[in-house]
Amino acid sequence: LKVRSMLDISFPPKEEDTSNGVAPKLGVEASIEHELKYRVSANNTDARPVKLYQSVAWSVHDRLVDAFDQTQAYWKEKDPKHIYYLSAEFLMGRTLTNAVNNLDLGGEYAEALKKYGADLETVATGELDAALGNGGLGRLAACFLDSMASLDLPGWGYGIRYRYGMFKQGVKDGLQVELPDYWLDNGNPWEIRRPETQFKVGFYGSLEDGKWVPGEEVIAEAYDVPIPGYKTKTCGNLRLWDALAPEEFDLEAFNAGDYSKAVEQKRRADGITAVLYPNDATEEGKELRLKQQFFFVSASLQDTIARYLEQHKDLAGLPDKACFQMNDTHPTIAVAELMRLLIDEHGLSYDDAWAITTKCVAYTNHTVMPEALEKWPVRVLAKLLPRHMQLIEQINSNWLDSITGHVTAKVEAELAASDAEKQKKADAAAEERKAALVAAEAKGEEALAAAKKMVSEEEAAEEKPADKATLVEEKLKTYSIIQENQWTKGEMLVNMAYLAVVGSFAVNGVAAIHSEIIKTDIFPHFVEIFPERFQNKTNGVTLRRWLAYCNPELSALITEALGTDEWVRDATLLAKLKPFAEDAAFRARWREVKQQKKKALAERIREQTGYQVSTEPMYDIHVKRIHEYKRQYMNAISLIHRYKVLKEMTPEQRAKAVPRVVVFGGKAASAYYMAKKIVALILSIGETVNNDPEIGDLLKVVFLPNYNVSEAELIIPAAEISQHISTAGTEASGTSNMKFALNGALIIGTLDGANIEIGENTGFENLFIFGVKADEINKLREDRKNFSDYDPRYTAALQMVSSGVFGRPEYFEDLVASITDMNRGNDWFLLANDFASYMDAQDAIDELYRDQEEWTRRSIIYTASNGFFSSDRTIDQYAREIWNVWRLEGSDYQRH
Ligand code: F58
Repeated sequence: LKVRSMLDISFPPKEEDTSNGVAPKLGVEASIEHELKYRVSANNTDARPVKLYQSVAWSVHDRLVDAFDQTQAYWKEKDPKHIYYLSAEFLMGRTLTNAVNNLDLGGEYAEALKKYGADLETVATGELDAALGNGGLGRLAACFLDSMASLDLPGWGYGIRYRYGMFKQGVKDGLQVELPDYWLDNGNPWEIRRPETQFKVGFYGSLEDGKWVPGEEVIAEAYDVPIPGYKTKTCGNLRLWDALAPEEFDLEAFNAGDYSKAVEQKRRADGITAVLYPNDATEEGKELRLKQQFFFVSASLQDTIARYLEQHKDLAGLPDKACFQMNDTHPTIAVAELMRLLIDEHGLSYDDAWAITTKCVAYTNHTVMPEALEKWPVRVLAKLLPRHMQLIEQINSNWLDSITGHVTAKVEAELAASDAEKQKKADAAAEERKAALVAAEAKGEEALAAAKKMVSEEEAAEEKPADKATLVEEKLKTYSIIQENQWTKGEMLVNMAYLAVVGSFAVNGVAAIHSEIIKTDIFPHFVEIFPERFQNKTNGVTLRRWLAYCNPELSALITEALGTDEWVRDATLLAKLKPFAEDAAFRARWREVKQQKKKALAERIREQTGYQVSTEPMYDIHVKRIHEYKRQYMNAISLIHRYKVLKEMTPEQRAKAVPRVVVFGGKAASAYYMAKKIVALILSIGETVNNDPEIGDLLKVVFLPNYNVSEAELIIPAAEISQHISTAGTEASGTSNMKFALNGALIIGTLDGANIEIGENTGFENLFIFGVKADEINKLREDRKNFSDYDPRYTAALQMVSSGVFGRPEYFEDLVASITDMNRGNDWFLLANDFASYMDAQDAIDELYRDQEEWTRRSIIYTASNGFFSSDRTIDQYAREIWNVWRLEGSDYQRH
């Protein structure tokens, strides 16, 4: 299926001109000037700032390409095992600052830019975020790429080049509005189009003599995004696929006057890579989403196999050269597609193909929420990918055959146990009956006849021994990859997580507690069969982007204290900061930096919302995707209470209150009804509170629109406290908690996800932990109380919403009902349960904030304690414990 004919270029191009007309060794200053003049033609235009960004970016691009080419050639020569990170999302954010600094060219670019009266920081804001991801999962993939390159690991990311990434969030009339994300509008200097690397991907069609004849074909074309490691010679790759029509323009149809048919193929291909799905709340666009998944997975596997075969003959050796890590279930169709390619395209037997596949593929789970665990209707799969559906059926039937012995033994053991129990009961009943007959006999004929009748009825009603075969069949269904939809009877679904577990050699969760929960609650029966498959890999974040570059002021202070900037590469060195927590002068400087970052955030808040916020109050931040389980709603209710208390205070009491600026940020999936109402409620509370002259600086509630990677880089360094308050057992890990901790923000949170490990590292006494534990949740859900039994502060706050204190009471009616009405949601995420202890934790925060020395001491302890959460550590663990890929230090080339 390989299509490389178009330009007839051999792969990789022998002497590719990567310089785009600029001699690669042109100095930084000269190259910026050259780009400005010739590439972006900025001479006669007043759009100078964006053009300056573009020229700087192109100048950096050329240097990146140098590093990229050399690394890739070197890897090809040495032929090490590669890791291929398959992910439907890569939330990269901006590239310029990261690339310049990882290439160790920060000083040179800063110097060169002086000529234009500009600094790198400002120029960098000319770049639009690459927002090809929804949230934590996509950003994790981006952090992993940085760490793989920084650790010199031969690794590529594989994904989709969406033309529109995550929607841009606006606010209109107090509501979230979704606007398209035109991220490619100013061009994208960070990608290299590869028209010479194309593969065909088929859909639909039928099986003819066992062979798949697709009904539709598109062409996947590669774009490479170089990923520079931090001050290493390594430059990895993120290969993103675009979809093209095989025949973009049908001249015949056009000439016949059928204009829409003329571009029909192009329209269909365009649809595949048009937009990133933000929806985890509805089933919309199911088929298109599956199409996207198959599209990028198929192209990536074909590409990998083609490159493997350039250097090797026998595909049996593939597991020694390639490992595919599936980022959640989105790429799980890889299991079936790899099988298909090996069997149908390369002539292997089913068994050989299965042996290879299950040595190449590994799976990371990121969620325990049932609605987010992908299940595709058999009907949809069979229509879109008939051959894959057939293979999945075969995989499933082999899998069930392989465990029938195990399941039968289990049923027999259960039967034996219950038989013994039943026998005991039956013996006792028989004794009783015997006694009844003896007693009746003594009473005469009539009594005896009645007793005999009763006995025979009882015997007839006695439980029959269960049919073993039926029991085995029933139990096997719980292991089956193909299952009946529990809501829509008769509809069969493919459970993609089960397919992933069966097809992978390793399965991991993303924080210690989460990896336990997937073993006990999601895949317990798979753990019985292959316990060794299940692992934990606690998430991490790159300290380059999330500390060194987003907080250069704090980084400079850390470097000065430690006497080295090696901590950027080796995060364990941060621990050496601990003694500085005891140094009052150091604490004062630490506070100064925080103050500076708060000022920058206050400025952003003014720009974006018009609210003027002081930099004196505590900055309390709650940023993440908006979701009921993340409980921004509970925070909102607590703020209503805070507002009420402040209103009721005397001026003397108010003078003693601890002022706060509370900043929310996050997008609600466009079809997620309740999440959008939560955004509206926060906006409404802000509107009322922020304009109340009695309140002034004591409380400001801000919803900062369009939370994304770049906003996070501004917000996180300014935080003093950050909120991670999901219902215990629902947040797989969380990664912003790590970023906040590393930037010295204290945490208020539940015993959930990575909060627990952050607590272990930082000392739980330094966190504000509240709420019930994960293992109490099920019981509490059963015992949910009535609204009238709730904490009075909570009920009063909700009554304020219902009575219209914040406007639009009818609009908020069902949001309130979702946590108060037994029949309408009934507080599934247990806000009422945790509210009182949440308020206690909030009080403790206020109290501690009065003691700025102790607060700062803790802030330093946070940064010093959390080097563990560097994604370098995470990736090192994946490399050793799952991938079996090893560091390959660069060739001898000199970058500069
Ligand atoms: C997140 N998942 C988890 N999913 O919620 C978070 O706890 C974890 O830290 C993070 O992964 C990284 O492991 C997540 O971000 C999504 O964004 C979905 C992707 C598919 C569409 C719906 C959203």
